[in-house]
Formats: sequence, structure tokens, C-alpha cells
Amino acid sequence: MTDNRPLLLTGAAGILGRWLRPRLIEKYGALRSSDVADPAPPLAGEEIVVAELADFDAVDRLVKGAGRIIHFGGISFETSFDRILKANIAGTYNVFEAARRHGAGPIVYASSNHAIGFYTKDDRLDANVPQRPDSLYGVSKAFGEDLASFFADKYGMDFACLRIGTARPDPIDPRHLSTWQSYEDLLRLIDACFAAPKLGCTILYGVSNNDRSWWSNADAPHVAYRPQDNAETFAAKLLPDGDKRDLAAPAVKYQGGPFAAEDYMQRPADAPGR
Ligand code: 15L
Repeated sequence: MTDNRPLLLTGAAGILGRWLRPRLIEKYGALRSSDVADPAPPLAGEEIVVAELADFDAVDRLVKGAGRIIHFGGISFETSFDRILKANIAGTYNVFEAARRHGAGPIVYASSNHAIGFYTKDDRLDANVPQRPDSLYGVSKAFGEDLASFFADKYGMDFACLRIGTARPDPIDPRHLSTWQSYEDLLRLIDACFAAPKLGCTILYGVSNNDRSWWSNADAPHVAYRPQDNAETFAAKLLPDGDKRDLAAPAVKYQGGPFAAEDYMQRPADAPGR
């Protein structure tokens, strides 16, 4: 469906946001990019709005006049509940509620594999498994999925909740052989979501076509996502002597990796990926 309103991208200053911006402009035209930090300089066709997601009035102004939304903003790592509460829980509510008020959407929402991170690497998941968050961050992503379900059921809005695995240029850890999503495949997934006839609240795994993937998108045939990349091409480099990891260690045992360890508290400066 054509939508001449600008596409809104939150989290535009993040690693994924910076990679996506020129490609979104090329595909969708006018882009409104937002973050709490200024993602300057603006590109041709791009309007930049600095906004704090926890501030409803600021988010309301941000969303007004926008069409499709890619909500990648918020905190992307484990931290204190107070920070998660503001950026991810209140922030996601503010984006979805402002979209409802202004008739914006559909919304592609960056959920995370950490919403289901306490499944083990022996489990195989589809979109219907109960959430098993592995961190407060994962809990906030599970909340965002539930919030999307609520807004879809009550108000007929459309959401794709992407349980993104590990979106980065290359896999750099054995876990990524299962969780990796290349940037190009992430963009393919976003495009497929916006091309879908009707989303309702669709849960999808953001993962490439990895031989060792734990996740299936078979429940979402209405989203024509055809990933092209496969982490297996990096297997020999990442596991040159076979898999010698301690399979009982939480970071290996659970799908969420290090997030599942009891004492895990990742600091912003350590945050890999996005
Ligand atoms: C995420 O959700 C994080 O934002 C990212 O930094 C990675 O940790 C990724 O998951 C992952 O699980 O590899």
C-alpha cells in the first residue's frame, strides 16, 4: 500500500539505525529519524527529531504526521529496572499510543530473542511458544509484544514484533551460528513486513537462513521473508577445533546466551551489536 507520509524510525543513532537510514530513504522515500542522541547529519530526504521516548508529549509530536513506523529505539542491553522502565516500557507504550491517536502504522517493533532467552539451545521455537525472558531487558521486550497484541486486538492496529537474534555484520561467537541475522536479511524482513497484506500482531524471528537456527517463522506465511545469508559459512572459523564449550554454562545452555547468567549486567560500553 502506498503511504506518502514519512516513515518514522526510532533508534536512528544506533548501529542498526545508522545502517538502515539511507536504505530506508531509498526504498520508502521521506524518513523521519529520531533518537535521544542527535543522529546528525541528516541525509537528503531525512528529517531528524531528537526526542526522549519516556516523554509522551515529545513522542506525540514525533509520531504526528508519520505513516509506517520502525520502533528500534530504547535500551538494547541489560541495565537497571529504572532505565528499562523509562526507555523501553514507558517509551514503547508512548510510541504505540501516539500511533493510535494519529492513525500511524503499521509498526515494525524491535523485540528481541531475549524475550524467549530462557529456552535452551535444544528447544526449537515457533511464534506460539510462551515467552521466557532472560533479563529485565527481555521482560521489557515481552511487554512490548504484549502491548502490540493489545493494541492490535482492541484497535485493529498492525504490528510485526521482530525477535531479533544477533544483528551484526558477521557472526563472531559460536552462539551466533544459531542467532545471527545479517543486516541485509534484517532489511529483507522489514520490507516483507511492510509488504504483508495484514499483520495484526505478528511475531517473527529476526534470523538469517542459518543451518543451526533454533527458530521458525512458519507461523507467519503472510510475511514473505526469504533470508539469503547463513552463519554456517563462518562455522569453521568460529569453531576450528569443534565445539569445546561447557554445555552446562548458562551462556551456552540458554538461547539468550550471557543474558541468562544470574550475575549478568551488561554495561552500555560493552554492548555488542546494537
Ligand atoms: C539483543 O537483543 C541485543 O540488543 C544485542 O546487543 C545482542 O546482545 C543480541 O540481542 C544477541 O542476543 O546477540
